[in-house]
Amino acid sequence: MKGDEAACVLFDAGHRACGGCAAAMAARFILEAAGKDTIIVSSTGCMEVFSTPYPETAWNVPWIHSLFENNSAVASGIVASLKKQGRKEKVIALGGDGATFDIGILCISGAFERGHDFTYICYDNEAYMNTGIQRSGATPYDASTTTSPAGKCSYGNPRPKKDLPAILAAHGAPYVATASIAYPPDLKKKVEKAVNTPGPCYIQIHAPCCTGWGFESEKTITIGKLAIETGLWVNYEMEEGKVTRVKKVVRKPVEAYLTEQKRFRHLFKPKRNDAEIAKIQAIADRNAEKFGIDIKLKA
Ligand SMILES: Cc1ncc(C[n+]2csc(CCOP(=O)(O)OP(=O)(O)O)c2C)c(N)n1
Ligand SMILES: [Mg+2]
Repeated sequence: MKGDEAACVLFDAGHRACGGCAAAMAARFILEAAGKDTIIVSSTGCMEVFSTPYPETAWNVPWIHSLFENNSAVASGIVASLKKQGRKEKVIALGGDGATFDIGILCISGAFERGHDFTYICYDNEAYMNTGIQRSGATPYDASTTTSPAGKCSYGNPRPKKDLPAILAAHGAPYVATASIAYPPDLKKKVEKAVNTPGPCYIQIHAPCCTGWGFESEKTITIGKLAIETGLWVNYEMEEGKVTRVKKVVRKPVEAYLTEQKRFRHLFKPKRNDAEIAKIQAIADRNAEKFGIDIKLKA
């Protein structure tokens, strides 16, 4: 650990993320909340690549690179070893959405089933960004990616976003939450809660990607807020499988979010596609109903 401990930034400057990278913000917020006695297990992806170009690192805590597939198995082993030694460090397994929703899900499921005391955090930028914006199980409906390109015969990704928080809650996880880099105090509170809750906990962080989604890098926070204000992303907490807290909003139409990003440009140009926009609005409406997010304004 470098320098004076009290002044030490646990996720340091000088890494190689794009300007406005939400994943880099997430890393800083996660460690501010979890503290210095944390061990990070990180699967391959942008986060690993931009923060640890050998022989440098932005991490001022122990950090281990795993494969995509075995991130949670590596974390499980560390947790078991710490327990045997009577040590109290927190273990956080960190992965992108490709690592989490698709390639690593087998080991995540196993670790949650075994009930290890660790926190799995997914920074969700809704595609495989590091390898060139390929679609993942977290890519939203109609988003154009390099493997779900919009064109004459396609409106982009034809499948809905997988509901991973529900899948992990169904494993008996005591604490599951969604968060956004646009609301740092809320994100940090959730990380603090997760690392201090015994058992396997899961947090999914909405992490807008200027490069992959197509927006100017100074707009990361604006895009994050718009996702929540339109109901296309819901910030909530689940304790013992039940939704216990939800962020309510005065909802805006989904266009407010979609028109800010090039990945949805084909829904508006060369001409507006009302039928597809209505399907995305229906996704937001279903979220609003399911989680009760609407603030009703007095007439
Ligand atoms: C088993 C395996 N398959 C594919 C790759 C190539 N690969 C490296 S990074 C990456 C993208 C990861 O996507 P995600 O987990 O969403 O993280 P992001 O890059 O978006 O931050 C891929 C496919 C790999 N390293 N290992
Ligand atoms: Mg990703």
